[in-house]
Amino acid sequence: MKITGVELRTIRMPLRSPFETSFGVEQDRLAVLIRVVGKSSEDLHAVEVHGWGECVAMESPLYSSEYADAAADVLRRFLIPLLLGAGTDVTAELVDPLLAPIIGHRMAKAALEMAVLDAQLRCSRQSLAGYFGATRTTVPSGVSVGIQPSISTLLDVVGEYLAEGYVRIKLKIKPGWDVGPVEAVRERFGELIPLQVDANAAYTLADARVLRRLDAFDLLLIEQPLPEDDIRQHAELARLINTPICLDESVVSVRAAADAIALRACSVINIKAGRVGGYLNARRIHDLCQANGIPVWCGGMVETGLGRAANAALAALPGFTLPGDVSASDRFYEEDLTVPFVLDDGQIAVPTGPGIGVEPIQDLLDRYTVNSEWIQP
Ligand code: SMG
Ligand code: MG
Repeated sequence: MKITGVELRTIRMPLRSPFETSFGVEQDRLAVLIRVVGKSSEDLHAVEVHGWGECVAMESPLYSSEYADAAADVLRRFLIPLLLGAGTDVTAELVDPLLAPIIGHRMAKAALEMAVLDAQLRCSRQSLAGYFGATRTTVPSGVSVGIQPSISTLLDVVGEYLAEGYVRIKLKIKPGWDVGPVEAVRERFGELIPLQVDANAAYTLADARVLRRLDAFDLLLIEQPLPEDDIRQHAELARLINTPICLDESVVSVRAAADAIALRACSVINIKAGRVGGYLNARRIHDLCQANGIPVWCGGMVETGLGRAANAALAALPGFTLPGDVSASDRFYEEDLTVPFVLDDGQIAVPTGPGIGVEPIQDLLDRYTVNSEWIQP
């Protein structure tokens, strides 16, 4: 494929309710979207193809060092020009090596690779799930529950999600909002609901005693208790608590995943394509974990229907043995950019159409766009 142009858009979508984590409160989702346009060959009459990518970087660098405006900048000035200069033989498999001279910026790279992969698969009329070698047609859906103003609100919110059919609950925690909420949810909803917590790096090893109190609640896992670059300390913590440790922020690459496994810093991994530089690296981490007996699940970054579609395809691989954060569109959005993903008996359907299998609805895309530019050679 030859890439002939790239559209870079920034959108801002309102969230149905504020989403609070240990690092802050999101009121809306600012995201960078990419549409690559290309031709399947050098033939001037070859049909034009396009593909969509969604960048998961958030508005501010609070979850990770990347943030939306920086992603747009590095895409515009460095990554897209590399892609446009690459000639006629661009494939999704070559995007990561092509962009390798640029250090870091994995979320920006992942979005560009996703767009090329979508275009390539639309061209060959293959679904993303089929390309990955997915084995499921639906994926079990878990939900991530933000920090709430009170325990009683938390119990109401969790009760609503369980009534909707979510098969696993993840509670966001932070120092001062940890043992109490978990205990209350266990008391109200029983020992049987699959329950886990996510600290988004808010603790230190000195908090081991508090974290150990969570052992009493039979959690599936605790996600990223310590800072991103504290792999060794996660290994220390794993020796001090019984709840399995799952890494999110720390796993920024296939190599980081291999290190974390070898050092026994975690026994579960949350895979997010954006965080690891793309869906192909995500697939490699899945394979690595499968070979090492490490269960994985698909994380979420408050994606629109575009990223949600790709996540559902990834989560349909056989190593994803735990329910992920691939929730229905209405978990976050009154109106998604695409035909909404809905919960059906606790499951999300994996798209079957070519590429990611969904398209943005043009009216909605235009309504939410705050900036758009067209970049060509
Ligand atoms: O998309 O369901 C989703 C969000 C899931 O909790 C979620 N994501 O650390 O796993 C995580 C967070 C990162 C984004 S928080 C704004
Ligand atoms: Mg997390």
